[in-house]
Amino acid sequence: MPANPATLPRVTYSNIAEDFTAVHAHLDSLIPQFKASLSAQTRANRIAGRQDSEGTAYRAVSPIDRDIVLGSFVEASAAALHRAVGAAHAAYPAWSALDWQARVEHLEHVAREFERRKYELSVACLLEVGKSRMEAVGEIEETIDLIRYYCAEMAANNGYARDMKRAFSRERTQVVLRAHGVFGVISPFNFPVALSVAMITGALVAGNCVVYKPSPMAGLTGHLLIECFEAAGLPPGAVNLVCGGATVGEALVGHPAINGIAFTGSHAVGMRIFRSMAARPFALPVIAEMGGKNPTYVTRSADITTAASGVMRSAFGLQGQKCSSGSKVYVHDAIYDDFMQALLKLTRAIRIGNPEDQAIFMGPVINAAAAERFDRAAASVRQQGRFETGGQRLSGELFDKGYYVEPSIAVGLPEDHYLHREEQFLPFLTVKRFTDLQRAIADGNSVLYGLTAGIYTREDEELQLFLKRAEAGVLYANRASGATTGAWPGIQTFCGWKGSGASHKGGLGPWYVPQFMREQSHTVME
Ligand code: UN1
Repeated sequence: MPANPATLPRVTYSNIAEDFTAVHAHLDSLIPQFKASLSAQTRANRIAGRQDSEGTAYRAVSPIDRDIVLGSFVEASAAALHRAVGAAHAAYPAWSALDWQARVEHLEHVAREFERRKYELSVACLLEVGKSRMEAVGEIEETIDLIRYYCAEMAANNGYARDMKRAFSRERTQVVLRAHGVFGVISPFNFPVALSVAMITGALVAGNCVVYKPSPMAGLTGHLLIECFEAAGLPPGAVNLVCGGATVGEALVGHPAINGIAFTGSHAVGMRIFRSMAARPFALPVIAEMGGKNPTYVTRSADITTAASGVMRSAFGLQGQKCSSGSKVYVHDAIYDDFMQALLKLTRAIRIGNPEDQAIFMGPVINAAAAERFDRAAASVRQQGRFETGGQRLSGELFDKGYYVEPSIAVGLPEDHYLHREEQFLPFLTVKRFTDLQRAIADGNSVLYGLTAGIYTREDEELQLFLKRAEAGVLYANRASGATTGAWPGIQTFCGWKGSGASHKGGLGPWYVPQFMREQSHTVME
């Protein structure tokens, strides 16, 4: 008899050694079932809890295989977007006036909905993004935990209300955090459920209403996750869905009635949003997470096996398409050969292919543009350095129906080569040798970004140097499950320093929700 899905073990990105046989058995039956349920039918946008199909329909296919049609979605017209903002404003007075406990109750209902539909959403994510099974299920588990964490933070902070000191015995002051109004939420393709739900939940639990635009590559998961919010009986209009690309995104950011933007995506787009919001008559919140160029340091005292595992998983998990991916490794001269041998062995053993299959670690990259970026990077390595492994696109059979590239490790590039400095969002790792850790860390810091960083060391002095000097919001030491990846709600926080973030507070942590609020002081004579 198949196991009850509610009793299956949880997948968390980092519990890699657990036995997931039962999870795989469940997915074996669910994947074909879910694929059979997909249709080319158009899914209209969701405005005030109703369908809105005004705009241009577009068809989306899976990056695994262009013959798998995920559905058709509607690029919202300017009028439809305007209606969505209007619907959110209409819902705002009632939603923001609810006690925080009532909002938390609604969102706990949303979390239960995600729990109930966990594996269906995982499969949607697998097919839409090309994630491996473990990455896909891990993402939905992360989603459930982050909703509950943000609700728990609301409770732990008494809805963000605090009594202040009294100047006189009859004068009472309370400081409260209150919502801004309507947030535009713009999310990327790579964690289409977790990152969308994180931003939507942060906005909603704080009392804001939302107009949500998923990535144009993630309309299917975008629709399914909105169904989970709608099922929790939020007032119609509290959260609205508009699909589309840059045009809809720009219209949302530029809409005069928007009160804040939450964005996760590239540095270039994030900064464009930031500058465009700064041109308004007064400052509005921009909560942005904007990518990374995340270094790992493998010191002479490192445990080579652990380091090779962590670096490989962090560079190539989800095909390197995480803002947390470790795309550059600094290796100490004294252990260079041993470490590279271990890393190459693991990398050459990676199974690439259709991630519906449980043995596959790497699926396709997201689209033709990513594959072309890979080609440009590979050509540049051939000219100015060399590959230890990889460097080729894959072809033949399934590989011709999607965008499949090899996990690639480049060495011998010039010190300031662009592949050492710029985020690629590809399974592409560059290697630098070092002898002086302090200088290596300074070099790792000398990029635009500051999201995550990792170290492998058994010496406390090296560890302390790293913790003190690394300029990034998320630091990890000696992790086999990922050198720079795998942050989890309530466990790590995910704060982008420098070009990786705009607000200097992180997702998944205790200071996330207050970013969606503004302070008000209430002094009342008793
Ligand atoms: C991202 O990397 O794009 O820490 C978002 C991690 C995950 C993903 C974060 N929580 O690797």
